[in-house]
Amino acid sequence: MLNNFIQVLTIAGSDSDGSAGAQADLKTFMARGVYGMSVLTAAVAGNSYGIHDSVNMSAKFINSQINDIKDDFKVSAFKTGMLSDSEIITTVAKAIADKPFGTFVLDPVIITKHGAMLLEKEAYQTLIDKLFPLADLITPNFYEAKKLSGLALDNKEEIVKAAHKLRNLGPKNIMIKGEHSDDSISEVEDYVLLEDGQSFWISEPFVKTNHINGTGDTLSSCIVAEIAKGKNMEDAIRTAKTFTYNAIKNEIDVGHKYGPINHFIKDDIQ
Ligand code: PXL
Repeated sequence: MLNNFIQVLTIAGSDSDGSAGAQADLKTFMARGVYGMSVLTAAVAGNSYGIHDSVNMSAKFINSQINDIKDDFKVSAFKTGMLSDSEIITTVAKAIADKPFGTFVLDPVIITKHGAMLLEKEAYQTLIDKLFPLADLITPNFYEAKKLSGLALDNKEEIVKAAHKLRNLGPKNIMIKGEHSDDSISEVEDYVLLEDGQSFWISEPFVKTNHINGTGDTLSSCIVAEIAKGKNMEDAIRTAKTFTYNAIKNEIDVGHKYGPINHFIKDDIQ
């Protein structure tokens, strides 16, 4: 008898050092017990010091990859990560307009933790216009939420306001990840606004470490995995926050500067 595996997909960029992008997504899918597939939008040359080069896949090739997945697999949930520019966003939006892959988690990747731009400025509006209306959840970090909402996010009220503003642009659920540029904070607090109007803050202790590459990718791909396994949005988000926190807390010694988080952690989060 063949084991029946739940199938999930990431549409994202490749990161050569394995810390972020499609590689972090696939490691997370594996860690959470689902079968992961990857449609590559771009590839970056990077290591723990930073990103030093990148190349985009052609629209034609991105389409070919998506069609091959559509033709053969039953994908229960998927995410998007690095989309580079308006042409790639438009290509992906067209290819998923008929909702072939189940629940859609959009991680609006704009910039890496260390300042490399992964989405052209001119493409922010395309992301909003073409993909926000299709998204079940968006997971902007603090910086991305600022850029996409146009608000300064100086205080908690502003974060709540930004979440409502972003939800009015189409995504059903919003998770704005907390700021952690100030080393003196004790907690990282994220804000979640759900489709039914309920909302909550979710926090974990701040861990002072250089090993946080791929954190956002891991969080969103864990949400994808948990939804594919049958959790509702709130439970999937809570599980993903705990999983990602554990992966940050249990550091591994890889790379000389800003290293990856730990996808090997064995935990009993159900
Ligand atoms: O973590 C954001 C991210 C997403 N996608 C790719 C990346 C990174 C960060 O380095 O390289 C391909």
